[in-house]
Amino acid sequence: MNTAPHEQVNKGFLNSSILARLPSHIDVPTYDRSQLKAGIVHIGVGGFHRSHQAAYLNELLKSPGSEQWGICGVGLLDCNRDLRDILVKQDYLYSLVVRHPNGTIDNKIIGSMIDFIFAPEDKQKVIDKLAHSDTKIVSLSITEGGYHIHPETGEFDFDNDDVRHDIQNPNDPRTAFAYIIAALKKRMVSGLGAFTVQSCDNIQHNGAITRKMITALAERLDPSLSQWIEENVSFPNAMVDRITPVTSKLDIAYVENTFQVIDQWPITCESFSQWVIEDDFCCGRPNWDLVGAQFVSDVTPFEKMKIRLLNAGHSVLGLLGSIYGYETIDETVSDVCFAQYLRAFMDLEVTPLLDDLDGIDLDGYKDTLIERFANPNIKDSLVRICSESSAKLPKFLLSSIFENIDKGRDSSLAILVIAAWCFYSDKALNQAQLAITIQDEMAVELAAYAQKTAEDKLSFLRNRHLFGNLVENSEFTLNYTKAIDSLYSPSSDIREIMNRVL
Ligand code: CS2
Repeated sequence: MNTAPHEQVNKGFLNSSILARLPSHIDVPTYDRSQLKAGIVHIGVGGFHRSHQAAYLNELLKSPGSEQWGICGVGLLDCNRDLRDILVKQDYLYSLVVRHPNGTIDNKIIGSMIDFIFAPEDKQKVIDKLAHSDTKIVSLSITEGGYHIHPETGEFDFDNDDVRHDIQNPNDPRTAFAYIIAALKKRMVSGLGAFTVQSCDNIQHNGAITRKMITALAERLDPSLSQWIEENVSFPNAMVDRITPVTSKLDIAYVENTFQVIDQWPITCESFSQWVIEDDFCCGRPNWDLVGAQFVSDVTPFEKMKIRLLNAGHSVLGLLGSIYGYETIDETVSDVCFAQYLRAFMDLEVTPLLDDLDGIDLDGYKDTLIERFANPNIKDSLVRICSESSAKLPKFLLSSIFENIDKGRDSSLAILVIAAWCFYSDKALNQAQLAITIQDEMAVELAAYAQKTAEDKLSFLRNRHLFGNLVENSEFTLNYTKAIDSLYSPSSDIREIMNRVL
């Protein structure tokens, strides 16, 4: 969410002094927040961080012994100013409304965040905080786009204005990685030692990728620092999961009525939560396993399962559902045609690519996914799901298509989704001719490629940055052209088209 959803005030605001007066059914922090130290600095305090990592810590802090694991949030983007203002006013407290599929609701106040720095106003403060001896972990939820991964090569993508700026001005950083590098340099020089960099983003091998990107940028800035990072910083891989829709006015009103307090930016999320982490922390870590997280030696199979089934499944429903005219995931998956399509995609085009998942019941996992998507109390908008598809689809969906091509397997169900993405980028209209809101950094470029489809059916695929050499694969283009023909035919009906591919 980019702007504060709620401005007006006529009741007490949430803050520390009001906690004792909240209704007794609200779960409030029982620990002494004044005793917490910020052992974790988290960059990217979106809804997901607040429903996931911060919520795990909130539970852990309820038992003594973890006081060094408070969180200091960092916002890098100009649009984080509102968030900073709200959090400061609320003493960094916020409400978390956990909605179960059966209608049960857990109402909580989360107290694990104890500070927040709005980076554009005080860059040095961020560097100093990261370089402070209390900081043991720097965690990230900066979305797929924040990693600067070149989609074709998988290497660090230096072709970006902010990255160019950071290389010229390492003490005036803009990107998360440049902040981290500046702070690690300070720690190396002062002899303090490294911190762990913990990615909480939906990227397969998120720790290894973070290491690769940070050391590549550091190498350009200072090769000896890059070497020190390689040797001293740990980058645990992790799989993170909790569906967290964008906060709506209804969510704010719910909190106001139920908590009897005004929270200007509460978070609502599903009841399911999963966090599987490789136990590789160079500077200590909280005992997250005491509150439901799982430490494993290799997270690879879990990550792949989640990204290729859940995240890709979201995109399948999101793009096809948007064209039909649906607005939320639960609404889309309640339509049996969409549910069947999703299940077929998961069973036929993803499951055969998944490694042996020791002890995991994959069928059960897929059943649970469909139940989670269908949770009628989570109104997860297709606009959110389809936002930044250009950063998501290469990791979520194209990765499976490429793997299926290599293995000589069919990808017809996924190919329709790519064609639907072209149609969606081209027209930005649903079947009822109503406008679809598209939020994507590459929206203009995507539209430019898609809008040439009438003259050149493969035009969308010619964006090699996204699709690599897919346009040269004749089997792929044959299916893709069929899908484009059906989508662009007058009076086309997305459900009929999906049924034909099924
Ligand atoms: C979603 C994710 O943005 C997306 O495309 O698939 O945000 C998803 O809700 C989370 O990864 C759930 O853990």
